[in-house]
Amino acid sequence: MRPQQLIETARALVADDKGLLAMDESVATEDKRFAELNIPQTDDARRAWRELIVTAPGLGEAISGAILFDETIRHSTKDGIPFVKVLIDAGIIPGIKVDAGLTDMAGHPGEKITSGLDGLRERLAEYSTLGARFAKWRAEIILGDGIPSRACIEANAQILALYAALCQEAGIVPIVEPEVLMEGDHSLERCREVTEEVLQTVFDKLYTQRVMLEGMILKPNMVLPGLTCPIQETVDEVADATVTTLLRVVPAAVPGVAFLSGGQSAELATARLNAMNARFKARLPWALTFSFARAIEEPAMEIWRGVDANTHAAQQRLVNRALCNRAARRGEYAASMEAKQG
Ligand code: 5MM
Repeated sequence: MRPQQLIETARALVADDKGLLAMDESVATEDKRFAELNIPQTDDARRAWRELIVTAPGLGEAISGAILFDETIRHSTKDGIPFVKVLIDAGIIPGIKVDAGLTDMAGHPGEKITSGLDGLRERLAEYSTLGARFAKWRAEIILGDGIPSRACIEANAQILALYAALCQEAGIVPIVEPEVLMEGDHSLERCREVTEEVLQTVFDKLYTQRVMLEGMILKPNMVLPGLTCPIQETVDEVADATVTTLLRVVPAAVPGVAFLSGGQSAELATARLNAMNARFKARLPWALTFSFARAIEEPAMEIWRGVDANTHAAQQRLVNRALCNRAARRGEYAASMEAKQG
């Protein structure tokens, strides 16, 4: 482990009110997003979309780090420049998603466990030579009748801690992502209870595994009512519930909390992050930032739709969304900052 290097990378990822861009969709997830917009689900289309992202002028003004997928960290622009070099030249730190996806948890119908620990030490060594300085691993916690079970929470937390320790051994900052899903009709209070238990368990396992908290980033869900819950709390109520929960369970040594957007609309995710920073920033021990995929990419993909002629407009919207989130880190976001198309 190289503690100073880990600390410096983690601090750089949350510096200057910038945040992370999660462009680490697996092939299946990216194809699903493309299919929704009638974009061809091909290797070429995925490479072109990611070239649009990494070459977007001004992206480095708002984005400190980009999480890549295995195929993307090996990709180059059509002019032959590796994406990793394009990012570094733009002042963006390359990162890599290293989990191998979700599988059904044996003995626990309806629950998931994340795979990918086998061979991870060797993969991390290779990703490091390819330029990755941080990594990401996502666990999924589903809310439903009788779930999540204690077994699911503990197993996923243990695996997250083993992953994080392996990353730090390789000099790579781990992003630890335990996601409590927003799908369902559960209340905000139910999400709060489960999020608190999950995070408390994750930090317990991280401690046992001797993960250096100063050299990691937490990537949690916001505390939200389920998507189909009839009661949808206000932006300020979500901000209060989320920050109150985090303050109970996230140690002050952690440099940053970078939220996922989880299927919220792009503008709502930003408004909620903005409310957290506007109301609490001065008294928080960690940076409250973003590690969004859909809440940055989706509006741009809707403009692009796989058509070359739309690339410039899509890049502008992508950077605009990233800048809106940077403003939210300062508590200075307003809906009027959104660049509307057409
Ligand atoms: C929860 O998903 C992560 C954050 O994205 P959103 O802001 O859209 O919620 C994201 O990094 C996710 O892990 C990737 O999109 C990869 O997902 P898959 O399922 O393809 O590994």
